[in-house]
Amino acid sequence: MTPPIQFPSDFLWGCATSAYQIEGSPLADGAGPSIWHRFSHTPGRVQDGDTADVTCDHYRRWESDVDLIQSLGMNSYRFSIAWGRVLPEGVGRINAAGLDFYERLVDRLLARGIQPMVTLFHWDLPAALDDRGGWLNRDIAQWFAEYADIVFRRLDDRVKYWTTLNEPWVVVDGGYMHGVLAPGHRNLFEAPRAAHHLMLAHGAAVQAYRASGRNKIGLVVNIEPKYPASQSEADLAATRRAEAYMNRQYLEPALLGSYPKELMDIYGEAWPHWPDADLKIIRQPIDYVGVNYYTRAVVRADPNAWPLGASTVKQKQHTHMETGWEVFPQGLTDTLLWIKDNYGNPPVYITENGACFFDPPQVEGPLLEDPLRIDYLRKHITAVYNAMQRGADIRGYFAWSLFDNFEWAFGFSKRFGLVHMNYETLQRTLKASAHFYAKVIASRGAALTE
Ligand code: PNW
Repeated sequence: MTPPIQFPSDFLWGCATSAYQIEGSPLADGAGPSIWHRFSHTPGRVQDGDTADVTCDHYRRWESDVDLIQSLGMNSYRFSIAWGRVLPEGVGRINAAGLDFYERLVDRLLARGIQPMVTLFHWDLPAALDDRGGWLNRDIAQWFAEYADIVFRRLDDRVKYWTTLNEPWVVVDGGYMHGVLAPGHRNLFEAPRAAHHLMLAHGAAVQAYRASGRNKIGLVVNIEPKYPASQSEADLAATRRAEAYMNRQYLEPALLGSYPKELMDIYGEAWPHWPDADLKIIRQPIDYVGVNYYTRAVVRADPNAWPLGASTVKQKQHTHMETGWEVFPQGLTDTLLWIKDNYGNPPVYITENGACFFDPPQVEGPLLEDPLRIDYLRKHITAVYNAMQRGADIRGYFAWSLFDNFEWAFGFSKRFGLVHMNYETLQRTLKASAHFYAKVIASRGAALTE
């Protein structure tokens, strides 16, 4: 008989959100607009014309939302700060009301026994900085470090876990390569520059943190493990390119101080030669790696797929989410062991993991029964445990997401929440998965096998 699952008593159990996706009131109390505010207000960019002007109204309901998190037994909560609430123009003038909001939030979380994990950048770049080139302007490393330093000095006496960037790959691939996310550019020459400047900003913020901070700071990356569709030379090479592009382009400079050589094959003449001095700035010792995991990809060579020459082969035998993402829990174990074996077994937090499904229709009322989400959580949290049993240093798990919320270019059409959001009444209602996750937390994982 296998012994019952039992996670360590100091394991962090929480859920994750981001500012633009849940707060609403994006211009309240002196905040400057973000590129996501602009993007969502540009016709044709977001599905159904949705914007996050109201979304979950968390900016006004934060107190009861913290109580809700506590009621689920979570001991941590991952959220992001909207840069433009703190600095309306992105640099220079501080907007006191913006910082005050996050200070009140942190204080209430701590009063409820919930550790905040604070992300400094979850995609909502101040529009004023985009007007100066945004991530294409090398000065942004300094702008970001200055913003980060202001927040550190105000909150590091209370916040133990900091994150510089959330998923630089998504920012670049969606925002500068394919144009589906803000700021909506589609340009092979811009993408590597934006990527490099994101990493310089990460390094500069970590440097600033070492001067004033006392706790822990890390980087959050999305990892989607790549498996070859066949053993043909073409498919194996395509798989290596896909893995370098999505999984190693950001981890390797941050942790090893170099870029994967495959990037030169992908970008060709669009790949600049970056000076070694830059890679020294990027490779700052960090205290943990945050991993966002949703799915895997089975990869085949595809000359028509720009710019990678690789595409994903759908695995029809498996369940898929509404986003088309395959449900593949083993990929999470594989990802965590891959990090352990290739990057020196750093402390890791699963900073996002979750699913959106069409939950079974009910005659009336919100969709509260979500067995597919429960199944997803059960199998993925077990996958985390399996990696820990094999030596991976995993310190915590954050479900994406607390609420159904503004799912970027999908608008409100995709629901990832443990808690159902009624966008008319703004009523929050626990789904069955929220009750399930609370039981997993209370039993330190034992409820996974019930
Ligand atoms: C993450 N991909 O985005 C984000 O951090 C969240 O804000 C978002 O709501 C969540 O996942 C669900 O989509 C991702 O294509 C977007 O691999 C795309 C990918 C990965 C993560």
